[in-house]
Amino acid sequence: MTTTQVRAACPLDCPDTCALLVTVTDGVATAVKGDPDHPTTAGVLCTKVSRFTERTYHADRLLHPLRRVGKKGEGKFERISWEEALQTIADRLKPIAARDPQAILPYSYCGTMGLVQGESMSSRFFNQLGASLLDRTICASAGATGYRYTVGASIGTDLEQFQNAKLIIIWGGNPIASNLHFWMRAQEAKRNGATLIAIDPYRSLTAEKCHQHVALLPGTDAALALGLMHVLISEDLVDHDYIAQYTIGYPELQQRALEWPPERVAEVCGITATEVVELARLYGRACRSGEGAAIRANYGVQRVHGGGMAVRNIACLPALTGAWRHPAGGMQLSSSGSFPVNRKALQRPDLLKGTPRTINMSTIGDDLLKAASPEFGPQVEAVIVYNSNPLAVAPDSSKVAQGFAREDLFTVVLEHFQTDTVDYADIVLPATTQLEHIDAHSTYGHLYMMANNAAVAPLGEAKANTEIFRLLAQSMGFDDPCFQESDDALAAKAFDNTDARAVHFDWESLKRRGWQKLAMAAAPFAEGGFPTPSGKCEFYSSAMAQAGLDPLPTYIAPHESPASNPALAARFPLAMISPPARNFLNSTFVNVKSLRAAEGEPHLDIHPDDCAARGIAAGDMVRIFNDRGSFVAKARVTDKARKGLVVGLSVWWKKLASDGKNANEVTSQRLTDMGRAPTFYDTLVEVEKVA
Ligand SMILES: Nc1nc2c(c(=O)[nH]1)N[C@H]1C(S)=C(S)[C@@H](COP(=O)(O)OP(=O)(O)OC[C@H]3O[C@@H](n4cnc5c(=O)[nH]c(N)nc54)[C@H](O)[C@@H]3O)O[C@H]1N2
Ligand SMILES: Nc1nc2c(c(=O)[nH]1)N[C@H]1C(S)=C(S)[C@@H](COP(=O)(O)OP(=O)(O)OC[C@H]3O[C@@H](n4cnc5c(=O)[nH]c(N)nc54)[C@H](O)[C@@H]3O)O[C@H]1N2
Ligand SMILES: [Mo]
Repeated sequence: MTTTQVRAACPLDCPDTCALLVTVTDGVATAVKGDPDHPTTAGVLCTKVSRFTERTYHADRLLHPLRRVGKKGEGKFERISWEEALQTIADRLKPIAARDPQAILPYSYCGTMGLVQGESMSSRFFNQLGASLLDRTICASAGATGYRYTVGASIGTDLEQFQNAKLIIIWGGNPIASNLHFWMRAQEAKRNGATLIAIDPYRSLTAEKCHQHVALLPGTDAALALGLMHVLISEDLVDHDYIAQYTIGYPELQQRALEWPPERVAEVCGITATEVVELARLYGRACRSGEGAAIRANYGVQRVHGGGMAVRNIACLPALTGAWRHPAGGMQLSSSGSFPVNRKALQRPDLLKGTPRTINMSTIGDDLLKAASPEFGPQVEAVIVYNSNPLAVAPDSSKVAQGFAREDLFTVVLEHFQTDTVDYADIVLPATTQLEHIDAHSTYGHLYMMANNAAVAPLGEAKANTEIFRLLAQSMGFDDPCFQESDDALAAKAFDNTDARAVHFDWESLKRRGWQKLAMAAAPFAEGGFPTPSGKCEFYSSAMAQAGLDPLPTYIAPHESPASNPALAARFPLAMISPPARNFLNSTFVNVKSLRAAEGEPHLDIHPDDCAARGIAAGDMVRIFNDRGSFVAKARVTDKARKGLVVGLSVWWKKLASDGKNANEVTSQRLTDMGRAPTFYDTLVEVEKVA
């Protein structure tokens, strides 16, 4: 018996990107542990990833290529060989490409966050082909855009500083579920006397454990930020020196903020004026006294009509108060912009001839149903899905299902399991998991470059995404030598080591060590240096004016709320949000029995008053519906959801729910103010007891 330990990295779409130690005995991975030496992982893994081997060796793993034999959506397949699968795909794609390659669409997101198994060989393939480009907007593009207009890039407070803060505002995030290693730092800060505040319409696991919880109405964060600015300015809790040196547009901002007295904010946000004033004073005074006052802003604020503006407004606060001066002050939205990822070398955009159209992944429901037209271009005739499960995760799901059910659409899915999306595939290709392939990782929550070594050989006939696209390139007759490059060679190009932050990047040593921190200043904007057009934090943004947006912080109401659309609210009076369940990672892990057992079944958290009005009792099955569709869940009567709000933790596999549906039946394809992102948490519904 030989036992070894392999250094790996967690590939999941989570800010923590943990360093893993995989125990391998006689070629079989038997345990996955968090690396105790890696400073942010600190030897701790979430429940999901400690069950990683249960997922990799799951009896339902796809281990051979498959061809559909039943109707689309039915999920009946027969086994075929790799040769036959590749030949079938090439035979179908070649005539489409000869007519117009834009009729072919790649559909992918972050099933793996790896720079190699994510977008490297796949992008080369689709660039060479001239396929439609995919606008990858489903998660973070609204907030990233709002933050970029204000601060310049997704750069912020280092995760390893938060334990030194005296005040932490957790704004639209539930880190106990979705950012555990940040929560560990926040807990440490709490033990050192820090105050923790949650801003969230729902009393989440995290909000429950904070000192204060501001339960505002969903989609109103931009107004709350304006109210904080109002109090900070009128009570002179701002940092005049920081403002003068490192910001632009203060006089204009001052005028705008004065339009938002606490009473007006309270009305819009559904909270009290006192809550606004007290939060502003707490924050302003902590900054004034030179203590670390940090904001961890997250995705909860972004998934509504004004999501981009909300992030922008919040991002003005640390410059207004000079909180950036302290390493444990400032704000973190995402650390992704700190990494000099060498996208050009990995993805080879130079292979692209011409400018294909771009299709937004968040409106896939409508776009698969569109006929050819001068505005749209050719009808989509083929979709190749990898690292994503659009049937479960994309909004307005019945439209998505209708699109994928088109008999004339040719669909290929690269997957680990027979997901809801696989059920609609013509050809299914089995992909390897993180334990079976190598990769290099950047992250969006900390500052370490990460390496993943393959722990075991591919299971069955599974192949890495890269290898599948290499073989597809060959079948299509693409002869550029870049299609032969190995995964090792790709990983070696992952980071640009001519950039000062990654000068020490060397793939061979990263593979041996597992992780290495970027070279960055502890307080990124202590002395300004914002990567905006002006080099300052932009309270006034000319770029926004040029893009047709309000150049100053403002409030954009939800598409669907009682205040913004009373006629719709008369029929569908409840606001629904569907944030991540702790034991799933988006729709990944829903089919892992032990984790699904921990979540039980799809639930809907609903306030006692809203239940009473509808004759709903705890444990009743309820139907949640609007004009787009409906799904069924078991009612949990609880004041964790404020009155008028219902919460359905997500994202369930449809086929593992009693009615074959999930929360995305009722979410809409309307987009955010910036970044063309979906508005998952901007949804009005009605709820009734199932007869
Ligand atoms: N366990 C687990 N971890 C995950 C994921 C998962 O599915 N499961 N998903 C990963 C991914 S892809 C992402 S993007 C992140 C997302 O993780 P987070 O950034 O934590 O974001 P969300 O879970 O979308 O929402 C977090 C909180 O925002 C609240 N919220 C909803 N609407 C609003 C609003 O209008 N304003 C405010 N202030 N709060 C609101 C919700 O009630 C929820 O408690 O987590 C990652 N980590
Ligand atoms: N209602 C509602 N909907 C949401 C959200 C919400 O909060 N509420 N959250 C949204 C967010 S933030 C996001 S990021 C999206 C996430 O949407 P997706 O990125 O589609 O995430 P997953 O559902 O986890 O699906 C990823 C799939 O990739 C597969 N996969 C993993 N690794 C590999 C690999 O190496 N090769 C191949 N070929 N496949 C692999 C997994 O098996 C899994 O089925 O969902 C969005 N949808
Ligand atoms: Mo996400």
